[in-house]
Amino acid sequence: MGTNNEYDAIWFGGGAAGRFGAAFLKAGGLRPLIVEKHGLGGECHVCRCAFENYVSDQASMAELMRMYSGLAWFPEIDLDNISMSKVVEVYRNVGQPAFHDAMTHQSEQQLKIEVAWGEGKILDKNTVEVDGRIYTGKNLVICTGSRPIIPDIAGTDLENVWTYRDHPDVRIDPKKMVVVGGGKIGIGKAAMFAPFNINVTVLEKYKCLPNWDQDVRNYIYGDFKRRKIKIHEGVDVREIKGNGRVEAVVAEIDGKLAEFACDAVMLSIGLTPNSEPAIPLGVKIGKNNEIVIDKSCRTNVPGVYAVGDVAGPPYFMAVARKRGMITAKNIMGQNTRWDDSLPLPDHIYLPPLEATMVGLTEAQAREKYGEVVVIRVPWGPRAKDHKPLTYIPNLENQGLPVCGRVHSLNLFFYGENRNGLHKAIVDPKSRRYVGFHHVGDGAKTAFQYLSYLLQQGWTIDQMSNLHEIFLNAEHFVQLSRLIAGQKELKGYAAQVDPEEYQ
Ligand code: COM
Repeated sequence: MGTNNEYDAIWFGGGAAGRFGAAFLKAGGLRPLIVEKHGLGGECHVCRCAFENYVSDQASMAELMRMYSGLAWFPEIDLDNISMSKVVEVYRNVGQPAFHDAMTHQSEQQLKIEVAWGEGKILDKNTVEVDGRIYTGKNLVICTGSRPIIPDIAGTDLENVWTYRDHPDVRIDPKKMVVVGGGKIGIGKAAMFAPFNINVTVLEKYKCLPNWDQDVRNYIYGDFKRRKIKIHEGVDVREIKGNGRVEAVVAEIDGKLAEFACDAVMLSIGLTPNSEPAIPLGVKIGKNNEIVIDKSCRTNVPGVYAVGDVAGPPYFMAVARKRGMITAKNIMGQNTRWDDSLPLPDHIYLPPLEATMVGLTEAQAREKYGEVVVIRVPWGPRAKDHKPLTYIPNLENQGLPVCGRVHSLNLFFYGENRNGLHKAIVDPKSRRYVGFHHVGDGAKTAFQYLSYLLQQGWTIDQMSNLHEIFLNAEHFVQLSRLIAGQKELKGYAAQVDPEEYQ
């Protein structure tokens, strides 16, 4: 470790991009410095990935308790007094400090990465000031993250109008909540709040989750309908009304103004990069307010890189961490570029389940390959003369048990058609997979590797040669093997016509 204030690279921001980029550089024998005001790990442990994983787990518990209450051997469970504000209070007291300590410990103590704590100011591309102390670096990496976009309408400053940043600080239990924006954050927030006895309505300007496969979207629409979470698409939100605190959202639907009474609003219409601190350096700024970078994460200013959300969409932690690594490699002279051929998996919180995807949607696959083979369960609603006969009164269930973890069979038996969805799409000519889609639990792990297998041109014949461990979270091995014996791939030989279903 050096003894002066001269570094190989200054990482201006200690979120996912800065923390992982600095670690990679340090591991390579160079000397990084992270400049950070709040805590390492960025917004993750405060209000994003760690926080949302925690809240989603609590929402799953609440939803499952509601589902099982009084069925089969389960006792009646009183859920009248469950509370989102209590959930986040626990996180504030336990989760935030625990994650904060873990990340600081890992970076500072274990990895011995130097951190300049305090408010940083970029003086020039080699010089940063932190609370009066001067640090110099051969390279500067901007990783200042992003912030939620606030729509330019009246009422966004009313009390109980939130963005994801306010979620950990929620101190009331709303009765009626409007989520503005039906992207993956908005849909996830709706699914997280609803189990806590909150009546949720999603207002989306265009259509929800446009980049997701239609079967997954249909599953979500159906699931939300069952749970009485309302979705309105094609809705232009005009105003948020209230007297000090929010009372209603005013929106235009089909040319008419409608009012949605509510006591809380979650704004989730997108993110904008925090590129402002780097503007004096002369870096090029793009149309999304992002710092424009090339595939090597270089800006137009030599020696200045930008990584993480500040470099624009896609706003994924994996992209941030990986671009941090790519930057470190380039600083070390290992000419490295972002690899477009490796498809990015994506994920939505959908407690008690989650949705995951990688590769092409069915519509994209048909456009690119013409005919495709779709491996999918459940195929549709229950079969005509399905067995077992109804054991639990009023359950309209069954497809196959498709989710993972401990609830797989519970959801199969009691899940009110909430036992998920598997879908793999194959190009029949090359026999290669082109996309995977899933609603279930625990499949995220597999999707990390499926991304690589897609890139490698993984075929149905290779998949059917794997060793599955039953039950697993996504069942792609055995489902593929059912048809892999076909010389000319056509899909399920005895695919039942949907008309056959009741
Ligand atoms: C996101 C924070 S989990 S970090 O990538 O671990 O720093």
